[in-house]
Amino acid sequence: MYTQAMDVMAREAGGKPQPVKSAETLAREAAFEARIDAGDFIEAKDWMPDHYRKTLVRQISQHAHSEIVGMLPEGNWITRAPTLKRKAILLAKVQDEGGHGLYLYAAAETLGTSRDEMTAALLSGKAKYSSIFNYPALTWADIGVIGWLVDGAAIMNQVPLCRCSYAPYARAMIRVCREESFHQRQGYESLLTMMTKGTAQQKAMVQDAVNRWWWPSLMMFGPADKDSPNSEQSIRWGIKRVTNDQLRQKFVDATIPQAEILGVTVPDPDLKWNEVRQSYDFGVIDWAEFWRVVGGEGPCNRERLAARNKAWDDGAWVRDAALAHARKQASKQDAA
Ligand code: BYC
Repeated sequence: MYTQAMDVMAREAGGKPQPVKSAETLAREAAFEARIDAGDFIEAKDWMPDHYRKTLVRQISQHAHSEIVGMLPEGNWITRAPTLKRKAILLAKVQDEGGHGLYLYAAAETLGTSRDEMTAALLSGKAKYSSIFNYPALTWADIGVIGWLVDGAAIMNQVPLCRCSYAPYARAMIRVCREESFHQRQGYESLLTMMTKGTAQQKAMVQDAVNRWWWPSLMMFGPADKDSPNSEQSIRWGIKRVTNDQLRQKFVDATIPQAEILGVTVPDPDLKWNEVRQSYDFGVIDWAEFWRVVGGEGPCNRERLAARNKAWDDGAWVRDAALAHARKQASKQDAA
């Protein structure tokens, strides 16, 4: 007998029919799908299909890695911030990104994957992190543009994740989004200052940074829906609430009016307002570049991985000391 559940399994396994599942597993799967359809949130202790668990570990750990690697391009400018105020803001922002990484690793750990396993996957180059962090931050204007465009794109993508069907991820995202919102505003405010009070040279620096970060920011949303292998299932399970292309369009529509206020242009000759759709049409993304960067061949991929590996090696004594302290405390408690 060929059941509907077997169809699902066959799709998951690339078309090959799989062995029949037990009646108990089928009942659990049906109950799980019914909870998802009813808009229920799934907690760590609840039963879930393996593929749901794996998809979440993949997405949440990639997200955590992105936050941690994302500290590098901006961290590089902390010592060179132009004023004490800008330095304090940047320091707080980079610290926030570290915090986001920690909430997200903790959320992924609730699914049964250890932090050590996730870290090992990042350090070996096996795990993905956002393509955007493989581009260099060349000038101070890049710091403003990262806040405005990169954090802006991140918020667009992450606000719907506050309603992700997996509750521990959704809860982490609520806090992350509050902080990202401050990050976006500080970036925009810093650019506005340069564009309204800056010299011609500073204004040109902002425009140059926008020219370099615009297309990579649009790539952050992932491949076009038609080329996104994970989207359909993730949307069906309420892991992703909005598709890659829909989010990208929302980002362009929200950002172009902000660019006009700033007095900068985006490097897209095909950008134009579409009266019928009440939305912007924009040019074709260079997907070959996107896949090159995702595949490890971006301008800074090697540098980023080397920096994370060095940080891990340099931090070995801290981890050893913390472990020795914890062991000592535990043996004291045992003796008492
Ligand atoms: N970069 O089927 P798809 C931040 C991969 S951090 C690299 O559409 P999915 C911030 C994708 O993983 C920003 N890889 O996948 C931090 C998949 O490969 P695998 C990070 C990408 O998961 C510091 C393949 O391409 N935000 O905000 O349904 C400072 C096919 O894609 C990218 C998050 O991680 C990419 N851009 O959708 C400032 C948000 N795009 O895994 C800011 C959470 C796709 O099958 N993540 N790939 O080997 C998501 O929302 C989704 O995972 C994505 C991709 C929309 C990114």
